[in-house]
Amino acid sequence: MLTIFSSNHRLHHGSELKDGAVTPSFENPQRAETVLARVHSTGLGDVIAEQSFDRSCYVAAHSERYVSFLENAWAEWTATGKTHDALPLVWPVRDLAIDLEPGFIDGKLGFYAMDAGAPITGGTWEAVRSSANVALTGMQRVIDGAHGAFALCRPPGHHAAREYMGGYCYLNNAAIAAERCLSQGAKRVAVLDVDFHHGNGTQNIFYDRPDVFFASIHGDPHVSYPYFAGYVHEKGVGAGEGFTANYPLAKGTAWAQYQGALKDALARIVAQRPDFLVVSLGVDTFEDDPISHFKLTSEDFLRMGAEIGSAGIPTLFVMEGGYMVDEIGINAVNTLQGFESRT
Ligand code: OKP
Ligand code: ZN
Repeated sequence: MLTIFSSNHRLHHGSELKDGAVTPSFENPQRAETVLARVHSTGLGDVIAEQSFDRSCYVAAHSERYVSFLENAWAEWTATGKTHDALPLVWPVRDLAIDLEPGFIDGKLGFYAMDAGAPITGGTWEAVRSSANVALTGMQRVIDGAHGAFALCRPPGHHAAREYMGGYCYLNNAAIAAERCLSQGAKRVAVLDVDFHHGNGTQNIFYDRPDVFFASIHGDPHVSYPYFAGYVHEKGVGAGEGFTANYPLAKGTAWAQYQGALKDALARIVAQRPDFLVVSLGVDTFEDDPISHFKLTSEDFLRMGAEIGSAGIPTLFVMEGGYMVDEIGINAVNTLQGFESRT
């Protein structure tokens, strides 16, 4: 399987506000390097660099003003004399004004963020843009006939919504790839999100649409980040009603329970007869992940990949989370090898 990788991911490593303290982000450059090393050591296939794509590819999944914010945030932040990473401190919740963009960077950061987990540094935009281009390059290969490809994206994307960042995510790489399929003539696309955390951003982008079916298997939001999305009753709205499927699972979920949800999600995806499948591949469902609490083993990722492969749909895998850096490469590549064993 072909892998797409950008060394520009190294330009981004920020801080996050976690457990009441500002600390280096769990989402660090070593993650992508560990996965890349495993791609090489297992002989998974060729590794190529990303191509560049027009800005309009990002605006297909996000608002124009949000993309402009991402492009200009660091310059606006440093213009005020600040030197640390930019993090938001105030958010427009409930009855506050949610549709008037503030004119000053401190306000804009809160307006365009769901949490203090997506820092903006001097290198962030370049890394984020490259990460989206990695997904677009991989998607184009699948559109052009490859049965599978692996977009080794970093930073990840699935918490990024049409108009906000959060949870280490800025541009939604999986959603941008799905939009690419549609702009290239596909009629229907499915996105399967197997990251431990609910893909609230992807859900948000496609919630009212029947052309992109979205399924997410994740830790129950009652007790797991992102807390405010991912419940079973969230099924889409308007023309998109019935085109979102959520599978919240309990703390401690192991393969036996996970497999049932995965089979159900895949059956629903196959029933849509999508032209392409995008998999948001987070491997933070691993038993030793430091910030999650499912109990999948490294062998279970082979099984997960095989289940996905059995759907028989041309598939782009997009890297999302996974934070146990020693094992992230094994678990990600196991999923891809499991997929290939069924194709
Ligand atoms: C990203 B992905 C809030 C940070 C809370 C967020 C975890 C994000 C996971 N300041 N932690 O889905 O793996
Ligand atoms: Zn995650």
